[in-house]
Amino acid sequence: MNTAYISIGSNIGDRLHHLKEAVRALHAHERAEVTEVSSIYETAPVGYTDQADFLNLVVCVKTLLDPYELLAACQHIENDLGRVREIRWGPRTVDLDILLYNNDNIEAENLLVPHPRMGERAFVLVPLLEITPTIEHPVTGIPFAKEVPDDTGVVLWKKVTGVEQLL
Ligand code: A4P
Ligand code: MG
Repeated sequence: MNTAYISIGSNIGDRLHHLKEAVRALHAHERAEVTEVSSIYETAPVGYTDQADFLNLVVCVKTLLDPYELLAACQHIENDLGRVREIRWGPRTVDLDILLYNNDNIEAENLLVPHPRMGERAFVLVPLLEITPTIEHPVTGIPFAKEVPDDTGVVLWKKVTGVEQLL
């Protein structure tokens, strides 16, 4: 069994509904199970800043999918939830990024794991560390907890204590 961490974000429409639908869809996959979820955070947009605030969370998935199959499953969920890609880093109904997959280091054209920008992003690290406080970067071995960037702009929005709260 493989362990992956996935970051989920939404900043259009009913953001909570979109996050829940994404968690449900991952959990419903016959070869994936969501075993842990972080709380939900409201976060100021990073990158392209002229857009609405996001809701973000991180989930832990146990899966028999290989990393490329997991990416395809994530993209399928994004498409099902009506995501239209217009602006890079721009608004989206829902965005699923694979942060980590076991301790793998993947540098393929369509898949980079660990996610290359995760260490700079409080909206990723704050929820990730809530689930797994001692996790280390698989390549550098540095604990992510030592690298949390300025977390201003990341505010607890809904405390979540179990997966069933989001299903
Ligand atoms: N791709 C490569 N590696 C991965 C990976 N580990 N997980 C490729 C998922 N996808 C990966 O992604 C573009 C391509 O990345 C895909 O075709 C896939 O093969 P995309 O989702 O189509 O486009 P995007 O999300 O607009 O671009 P990108 O580069 O993924 O953006 P980011 O880095 O995900 O940033 N601010 C806040 N507060 N909260 C957010 O959630 N999200 C973004 C998106 C920007 N600012 C944000 C947030
Ligand atoms: Mg993305």
